[in-house]
Amino acid sequence: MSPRIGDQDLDVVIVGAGFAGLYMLHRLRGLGFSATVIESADDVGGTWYWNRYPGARCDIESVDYSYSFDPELQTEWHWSERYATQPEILRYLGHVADKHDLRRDIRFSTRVESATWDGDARRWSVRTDRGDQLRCRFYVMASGCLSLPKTPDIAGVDRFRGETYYTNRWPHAGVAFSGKRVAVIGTGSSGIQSIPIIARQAAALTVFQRTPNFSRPAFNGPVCAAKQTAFDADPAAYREAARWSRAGVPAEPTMVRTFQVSEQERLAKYEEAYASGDLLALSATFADIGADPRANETVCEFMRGKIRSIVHDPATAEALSPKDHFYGTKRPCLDTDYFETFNLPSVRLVDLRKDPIRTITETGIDTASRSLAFDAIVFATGFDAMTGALVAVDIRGRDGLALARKWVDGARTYLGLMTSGFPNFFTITGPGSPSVLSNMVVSIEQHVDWVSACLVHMRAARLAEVEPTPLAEAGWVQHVNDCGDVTLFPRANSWYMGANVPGKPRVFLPYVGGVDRYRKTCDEVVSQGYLGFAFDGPGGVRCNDGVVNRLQVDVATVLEVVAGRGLPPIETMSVADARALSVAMATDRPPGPDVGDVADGVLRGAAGPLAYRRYRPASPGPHPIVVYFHGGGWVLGGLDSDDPFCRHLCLQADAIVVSVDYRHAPEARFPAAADDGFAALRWIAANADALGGDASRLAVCGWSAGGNVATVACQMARDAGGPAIAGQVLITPVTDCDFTRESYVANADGYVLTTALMRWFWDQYADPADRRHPKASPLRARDLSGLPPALVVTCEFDPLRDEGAAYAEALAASGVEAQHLPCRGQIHTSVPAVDVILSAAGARDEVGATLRRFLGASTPAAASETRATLAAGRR
Ligand code: N01
Repeated sequence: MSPRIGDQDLDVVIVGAGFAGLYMLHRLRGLGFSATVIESADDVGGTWYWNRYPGARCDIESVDYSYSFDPELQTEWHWSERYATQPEILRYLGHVADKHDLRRDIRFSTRVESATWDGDARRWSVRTDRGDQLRCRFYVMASGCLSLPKTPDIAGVDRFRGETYYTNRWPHAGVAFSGKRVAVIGTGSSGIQSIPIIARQAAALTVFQRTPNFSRPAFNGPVCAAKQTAFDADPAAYREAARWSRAGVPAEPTMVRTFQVSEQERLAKYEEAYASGDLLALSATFADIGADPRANETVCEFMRGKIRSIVHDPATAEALSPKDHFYGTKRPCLDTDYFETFNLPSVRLVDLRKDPIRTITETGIDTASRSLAFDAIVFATGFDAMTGALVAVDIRGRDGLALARKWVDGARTYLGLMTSGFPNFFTITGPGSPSVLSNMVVSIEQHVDWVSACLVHMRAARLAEVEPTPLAEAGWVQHVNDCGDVTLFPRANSWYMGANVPGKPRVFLPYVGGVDRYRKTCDEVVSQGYLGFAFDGPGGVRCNDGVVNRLQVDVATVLEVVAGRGLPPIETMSVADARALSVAMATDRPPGPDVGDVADGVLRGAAGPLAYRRYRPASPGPHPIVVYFHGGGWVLGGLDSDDPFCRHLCLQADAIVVSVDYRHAPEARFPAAADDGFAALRWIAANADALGGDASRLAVCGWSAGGNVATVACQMARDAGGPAIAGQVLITPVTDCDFTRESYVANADGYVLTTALMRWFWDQYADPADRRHPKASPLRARDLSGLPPALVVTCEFDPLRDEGAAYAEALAASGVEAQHLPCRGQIHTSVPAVDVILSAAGARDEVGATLRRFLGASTPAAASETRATLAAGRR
């Protein structure tokens, strides 16, 4: 046992001597900071010290699941297996501790009980269970994401008189199960790794399963030759690729979606991923598996098929097949002979969903239907993940605020690194960082490097305190939630959501935006003068307050893809080339949902025939009608450009949608589009019966320039005394020719629709003298009263944002029932991007619901995916 530390004044106190604490200590020492690690175990290892259960091993390949900071270590250490066992990983960490002489600054068998910020002294005061009182400038919790065992919430847990074991606190001497009747409760990674080995030793094994889990064979063996060769060829480059990958393991993300390929090709990909024994491979087969329920279900069914093919007894196979969560939304497992184990005559499965545990007794376990006797019970019941170990210490920040109190409704951090109100307190892989959704070692190294650089910066600038601002923190919490909301994660009752611990707030804890994006964000924060961090000290008071990553994550991804194509700006092209490009950009996008039927036709426009496309719902008619006008700056677009969105509207509004191909500029300049819009409206109203619709329930909808055409048509219809329009839905509409509004300046460039492009569109469409005419700039109409009720959708990063908002305001001021829906983090093209910009699904739902309301339809029969997600989830 280490001697007592006594009273010390240090630069940094670090809690935990696992992967994170060891590297943190090494790094700080190298930078000349005094630091001590406090560790409750009697040796290094962290999670690999405690989790010694049979079969424990990593499930990220060891070549990847290892430090990169020491080039010598990388070449001198050779893993004996692809997935190293717990003893080998523990030896590795021991070797690192020895090599860098770390143990001399680690106090073992010592537990931190409290840490209190002393604002006057600008010091943390840290107290241990051995009476030590340490003072330090910085306090770092490197205590691991899965380190505080969850108390099993099972009646009678203390009654059992036989042997009791916890996978996460396994005896060092090991356990002999031979000849014994053993129960294992829990089928997460720990259960799934240990069950096959315990089954081989025990006389009889009973597995108590509450939730079946997705697991597949690890195909463990020697280190994968291809991986080792790639690593050996250039270890530094290999590690760099890992740092800039999605999950912390070098891999190329795919852009291909599940239903873009044939079923045969899809299954071949799944088989290949299955055979790879790579934990991340199956989720990475297609781009939409983490977000699209239908896509994910194909993986789930593939995996269930595998279980059925392995487990002989169909009822047992059925019970072992997960059906209550999407693949990957609870952490999938890698196993060795897990499902095969259930073919052994000595192994039985108790499905707790059908036969729940009533109580643990002195001699065994009573379920609802029977009493079972055991010699030993193994609890593989998991952890109070991500926040448990942090709030288990009584950490008090400014004004005595307790961390547990601050996080009572869920963890709030900035970047998963710090939390406001707690100066100079860092969490390594804290909630709100990629952590458990990544290769932990890569994420640990990134955090340690970031914290170290921050401390060096403060030393150089003579700054004593650092703390995130409430604004930055709120923005990050929002971003973390936004990222989670476009995935299927919030739907599962997982420990990612805190759902495994009774009473824990249901909050999605990790950051799912990717290791690469996260690293870039952390770097950007620094390059913007530590955006969102407040510093104070002899060197002065500094704060560049603000919010990082204000774009929705899927929008940012699309913008990166577009930027990666290196296309010339549209406004520098000929009209023909611009049209060709806009057609090319639309190829390969998701086709939108199926509708009852789609038919093309011709209607009478203002100056001749115009093509239209009619979408009819599968439900029985007659249906109300939505007259739709596509976007494209009066120059681009057509029936095909907005086809997926029209399908979506048809389904959501349960209405016939008639998409009108009005004349385009420059061939037909102002007021051709406006006149065509009104003529089409009249023709559709007059021919509603023939279209299968109900002329008395007519609404208009348009996006961008189409929003302009739609509302101009409403103004013309009002002035002409008909047709009657029940409502108008204007999505990021052009309403004015004024380029001086704030959004034109702030969003001038970088968000697809640029100010320069808008100028080009206007130049194509209308002479300067005509632009102020209400048929071009409907906001300038002298009278907006008497117009149909309106929904105006605007997007935060759109040059047209402010004119849309101004139009909604002007309508309302004129007595029109006008609703304004501002979309945070979205760009001009987001709302019609069905199945591409998933974060705009809520806005699309609102559009559908509003159209229904305008058209007098009942509440949506089929609640959309998003609504279901949001209802099931946090908000
Ligand atoms: O814990 P878990 P774990 N009655 O929470 C069940 C990492 N890890 O220790 O799902 C009955 O996953 C619970 O059921 P349910 C990895 O990230 C990695 O296995 O809540 N059952 C579940 O089946 C992993 O995800 C490796 O319905 C109860 C199980 O116990 C994380 O650690 C190896 C219950 C707990 O599963 C946690 O894994 C091991 C109750 N009252 C762990 N309470 C590697 O391979 C809980 N359960 C690297």
